[in-house]
Amino acid sequence: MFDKVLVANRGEVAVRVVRALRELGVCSVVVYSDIDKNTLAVQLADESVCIGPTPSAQSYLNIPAIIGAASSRKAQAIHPGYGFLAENATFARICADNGLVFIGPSPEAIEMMGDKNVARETMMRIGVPTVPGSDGSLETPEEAAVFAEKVGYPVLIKASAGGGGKGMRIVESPDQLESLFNAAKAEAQAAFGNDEVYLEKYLLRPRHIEIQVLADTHGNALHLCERDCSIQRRHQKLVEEAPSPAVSPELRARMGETALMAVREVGYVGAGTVEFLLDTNGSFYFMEMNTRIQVEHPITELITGTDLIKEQIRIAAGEPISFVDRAPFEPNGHAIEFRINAEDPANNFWPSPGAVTALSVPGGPGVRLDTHLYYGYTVPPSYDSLVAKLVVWGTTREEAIARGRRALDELKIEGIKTTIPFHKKVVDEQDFNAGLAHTDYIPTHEQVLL
Ligand code: MV4
Repeated sequence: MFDKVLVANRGEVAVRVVRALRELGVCSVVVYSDIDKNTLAVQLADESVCIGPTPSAQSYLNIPAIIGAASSRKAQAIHPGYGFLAENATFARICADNGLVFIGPSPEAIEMMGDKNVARETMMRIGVPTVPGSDGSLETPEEAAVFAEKVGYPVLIKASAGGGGKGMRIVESPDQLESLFNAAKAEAQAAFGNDEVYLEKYLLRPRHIEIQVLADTHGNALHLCERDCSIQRRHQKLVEEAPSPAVSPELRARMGETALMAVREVGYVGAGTVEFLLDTNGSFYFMEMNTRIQVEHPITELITGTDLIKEQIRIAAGEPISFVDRAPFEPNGHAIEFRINAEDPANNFWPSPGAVTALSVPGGPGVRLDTHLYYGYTVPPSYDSLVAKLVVWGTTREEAIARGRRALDELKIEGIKTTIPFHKKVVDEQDFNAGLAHTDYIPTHEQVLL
């Protein structure tokens, strides 16, 4: 095991990694920007280093400063958390060049999965189902029209460098194809500096189902069931649950095995997530693979009785997965995560930074709150608005929802607007309670939720 690990992140995930390191008996070094000098992660870590001014381009994305901090403090590895440098292949390579272990997959795996079109083509080649569409990137609207006719309208144009919905266009009919094709290409160029696009049949109201995978350097690869992340607003997840109410044990086994085909094909090592769309007929299709630990990992931890962050660190240190003998996993109970953002749901989820003037946290059975908030902390306007993750567990989905309702009532954050009132509406909403949420859930339930 490592003696010392640097945490190249901030907020709740920096706290989460510091806690895992402490439990492993590993010394932690947290880096921070000027505005973050009083954050909880800095207080909990063994050591801390300022790496630059507040803007993330000069601090949490400042590769020389982070490598310099790791070297001067004699850290052996870097945990990137999620966001920032977590899926940056160049950073992973620079870590290795400086004798530092990047806690994550190889730069090659990051790069391959980072190109959504290459990832899709690779999956098609090994027989993983993908949404019917073009065989590769498209050069002209005429080429796009050929595939659109073949799979049938509506179709979706997607950016190869995309993710997060940027450069995506739904095309309902042939007469819109040329202008939307050009618009998607232009948006992709502006957002990613890469105008490659491809086309898929547009699925109506699918669910977003993702499989958590883990692989080590000893040839072990296993999956830890699925998460249902269908409740999103503008490609930002708000509520996630595990297991999915739409996934049977038989479907879980098939999706899990399919995710592991992807893992084996790319020689993946570490924690990763294979995302699928599940259509209303129960067919699933590969969408993309995330080569990092994800925000919503705690719900998987609760239904599998694992610690994914400690496992990532063990794998990076060359140890085998500590629970290989427990696979294949069957979900134990039900877990739900509510993302608490410093945003005002009554005002278009507008950011609401500021000082926390009162804080009262829920507890009791089956409740976990992952947060970097404390009484008197000021949420800066400079970064992501996620301030807490309320994660609840119950023996059944009904118990988890009741517990979520109870814990949301106990959670009081004053001084900033948060998404708590939104979540209180979700837990009382009929379709959510019936387990019927899909990727259009929020737009189609605005009347009740907003
Ligand atoms: C789709 C789709 C329907 N059909 N692809 C959105 C983000 C990007 N990573 C993929 N996305 C989608 N791809 C086909 N062929 C619907 C979406 C989608 C979506 C997916 C997951 C979660 C929320 C979503 C919200 C709107 C659209």
